[in-house]
Order: sequence, then structure tokens, then C-alpha cells
Amino acid sequence: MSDSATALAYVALGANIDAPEARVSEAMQCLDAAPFGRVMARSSLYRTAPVGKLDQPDFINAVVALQTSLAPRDLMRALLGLEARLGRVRGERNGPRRIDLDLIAYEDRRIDTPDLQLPHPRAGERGFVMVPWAEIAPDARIGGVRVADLAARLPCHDIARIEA
Ligand code: PH2
Ligand code: MG
Ligand code: MG
Repeated sequence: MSDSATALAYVALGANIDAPEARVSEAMQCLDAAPFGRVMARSSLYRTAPVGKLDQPDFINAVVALQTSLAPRDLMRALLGLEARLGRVRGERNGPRRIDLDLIAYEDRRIDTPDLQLPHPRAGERGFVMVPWAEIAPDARIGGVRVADLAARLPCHDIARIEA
């Protein structure tokens, strides 16, 4: 990736089928190798209990800081393209997935359109996003509140760090 006109974005990764640890690690490598980005920091992998739809396998979750040359909407499209390239087939909402790549923040941009909201509107309530995010960017902020402070308020008994 060229160094001109780059921005820092945060991407949350999740998977719970088809060897999810390998899927999340593979996606991190693809993000780092992509022409549009470079991974500046990556969290540990975390094993997390499913949220929303409970009768499905535990997830592997992580967050990366991505330096990117793309604008937010183009980056979101690129993430969806990478999900497809990594073999994601969309099923039921909140159901099992091979790889999920969610753009959770882009610099301090606030965007509120039907297809893209930044910061991600549910990130602050989700331990599986906030705990790994706080590991790599405790001083990042959502709506003025530090990521580490938001993470500390959430229950985290069902979130286990499994690999550094
Ligand atoms: N993703 C969801 C729904 N529920 N639960 C966990 N633990 N981890 C996830 O990544 C996750 C979820 C929808 O994207
Ligand atoms: Mg998601
Ligand atoms: Mg998604």
C-alpha cells in the first residue's frame, strides 16, 4: 500500500464455523497483504459466547487496527469482498459464520446512513468487540468515552483470551 493519504480504521473479526481460529488468522493476514491496507496492531484471539442467537458454537473474535488508503464506504465494500473471497456464504442474521469483518471505526468519523454507521452503533455494548479493541487501542474513543472504560463496564466472564 502506498503511504499517501492514509487513515486509521478498526476492524472487528469474528468466526464460529470451519476452523474459526484459522479463519480469523487468515483474514488478518489477508488484510495485511491487501493493496488497500496494512495491519498496524492486532489483538489476541478471544473465545466468546454467542450473543443474539445462543444455540450456535462459540466464536473466535479479534480486532485489528488497519491503516488504509480507502474511504469508509469503499473500505466496507472491500471487507465484504474479502469475506466472500474467504468463503463466507450468508445465512440467517446473527447465525453461524465462517468469517465476519465489521468496520467499527474510521478515524473519528461519524457516519449515519442506512448501509454504514460509524462508529458501529452496537460496538460499545458488545464485549466480544470492546475487550479485544481495548487490548490494542485503550485510548480510542466512541462518543467521547475511552474504549478501555467502555470495555471495563461490560460483563466479560464469557470472553477468554486464547492466544497472544
Ligand atoms: N457476531 C454476531 C452475533 N453474535 N457473538 C459473538 N460472541 N461474536 C460475534 O462476532 C458475534 C456474535 C453478528 O455479527
Ligand atoms: Mg458482526
Ligand atoms: Mg458483518
